[in-house]
Amino acid sequence: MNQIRIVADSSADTLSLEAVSFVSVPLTIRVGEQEYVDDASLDVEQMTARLLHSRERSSTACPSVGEWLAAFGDAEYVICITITSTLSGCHNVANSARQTYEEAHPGRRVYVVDSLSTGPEIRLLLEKVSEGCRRGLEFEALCKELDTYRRHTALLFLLESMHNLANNGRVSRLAASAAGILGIRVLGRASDKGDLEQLARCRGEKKALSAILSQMQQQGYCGGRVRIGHCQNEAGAQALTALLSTAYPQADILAYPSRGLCSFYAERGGLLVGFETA
Ligand code: X90
Repeated sequence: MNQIRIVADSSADTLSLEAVSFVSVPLTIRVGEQEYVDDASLDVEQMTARLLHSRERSSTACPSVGEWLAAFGDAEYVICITITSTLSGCHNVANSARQTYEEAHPGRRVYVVDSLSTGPEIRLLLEKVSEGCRRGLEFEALCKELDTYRRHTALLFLLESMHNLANNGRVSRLAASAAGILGIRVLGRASDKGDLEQLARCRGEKKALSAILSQMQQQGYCGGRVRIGHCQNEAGAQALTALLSTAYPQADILAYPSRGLCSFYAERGGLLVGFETA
């Protein structure tokens, strides 16, 4: 019955999806000698706490071809969404897995999508595909719907520290330096190229949250879905939710703690906001 399977890497902060066949493929986070696998068993709070006080080297790694293949299982059709290929090897590896899979099983199809984003924006894409699945859409139609939808979603981030991003070569040290200053948060977005684009520096949470709202509006938000992933910042996520629901009382907004990969890079206090645009 489950001939269509949805697959995403763990940057999507999504461990399960209702009433569809879904598999999350974990990235790994290494802190000193310890390796954390970003799956359901990861204690994200414990990992974040350790990172906060640690001076050890830390890094991340994407899944192997074999791990992607295992996730594809024996599905006839697979829709596979990855973190931006500009910042991670995930997408390339998933593509190799697609090639191997399609060669080994003629007739089976894998559609690999480079989200050019991460976290909550991927979550929106996953929700869209799973709704299409539940409506009984066929593979081709699902891929088409996904391609249209992803032109109407965006991602903003608000970070208190960009230490791990800079240490792992995902932003320049200079770009990261502002976020190290006490009380300064960097507001940015996932660029069209799929990397980090800084938009503003904000002093204080209140100003930062209204800057998020006005950026969302500038990018075409008009009351659609919003998904907010936070790293140890329930209060910030709730405050943003309140601000948004005052402006858009009908909006479907959901806030939740990020899983391991996004927590590692967003760091404590970080907010990632995926939303629909016009
Ligand atoms: O392959 C790997 O090891 C994973 C590397 C991922 C690097 C970037 C993760 C970013 C997570 C930080 C703020 C949002 C940035 C959005 C840019 C598209 C979240």
